[in-house]
Amino acid sequence: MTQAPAEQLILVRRQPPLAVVSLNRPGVLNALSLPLMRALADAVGELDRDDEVRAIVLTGNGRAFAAGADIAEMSSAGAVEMMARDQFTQWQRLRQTAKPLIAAVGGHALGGGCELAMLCDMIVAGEDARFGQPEVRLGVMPGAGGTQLLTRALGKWQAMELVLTGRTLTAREMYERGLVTRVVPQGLHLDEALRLAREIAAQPPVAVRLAKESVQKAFMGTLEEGLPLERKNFYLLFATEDQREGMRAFLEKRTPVWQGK
Ligand code: CO8
Repeated sequence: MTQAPAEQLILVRRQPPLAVVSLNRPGVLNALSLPLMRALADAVGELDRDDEVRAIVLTGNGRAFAAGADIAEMSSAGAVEMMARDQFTQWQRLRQTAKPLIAAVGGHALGGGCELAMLCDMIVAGEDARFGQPEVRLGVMPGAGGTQLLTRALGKWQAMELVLTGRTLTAREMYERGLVTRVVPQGLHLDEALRLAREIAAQPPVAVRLAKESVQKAFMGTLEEGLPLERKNFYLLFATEDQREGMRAFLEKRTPVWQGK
């Protein structure tokens, strides 16, 4: 299969305080090849370290967000080779993103594509979006968190149906089940994700960062772990100038000016 050079597998549009990262293999519905995932983790990592960027939108070029891992790349690989490829390191790097990551989904978000959307903090989807884990139809199963994240989002009984049948659900069905943050008319997913990103980017960055970490903990860990972390982060925010500015501005009935410290 022909591959674009690494720098074109994803496109980055940096527009502080926002950045848009686009998966750019539209000819294969943005199949998540190893080079693409490496380029994606590099780009998101760089934006995460960029002080002027406050929120990152992840989207797909063409008629899919992503139709999953690259089947051509995996079809003849054995178990040992799959392990040696160590592809999940890139996913782990993405999971460590401290800034808000918003998926803007139009079209297919299947298999690894659904997992990539679920790795994000919010999912904005067009009416045409479809989500699912069709791996079982290929003789495999989700590998980048699908069985865990879908089950936490939908509950065991609905997740089980999707994972065991490979059926897909529409954006609206996923919205009703709590997986999708917002549904918008077809074609408007990126605009709406940018609107949401802008709203978040206008908030004080340290508070956003610690709040994201705390919500993540609620999702990934237990209540016993989550409550102390939330409390610690809450106290920590009282060490920031933005806390003083935010509360003073409220009392003085004016708009706060955030310093990010
Ligand atoms: N990998 C490689 N190529 C793909 C993939 C894919 N996942 N999906 C689509 N393509 C290619 C097609 O082969 C086709 O190429 P060509 O034009 O050269 O024939 C092109 O994209 C367009 O696709 P279709 O002609 O099939 O388009 P349709 O509109 O008819 O169908 C579908 C769209 C329904 C999305 C269909 O393409 C499809 O079923 N795709 C596969 C979906 C799937 O099974 N995804 C799961 C893959 S396995 C997986 O994700 C495991 C995750 C494990 C962890 C993640 C590690 C990265």
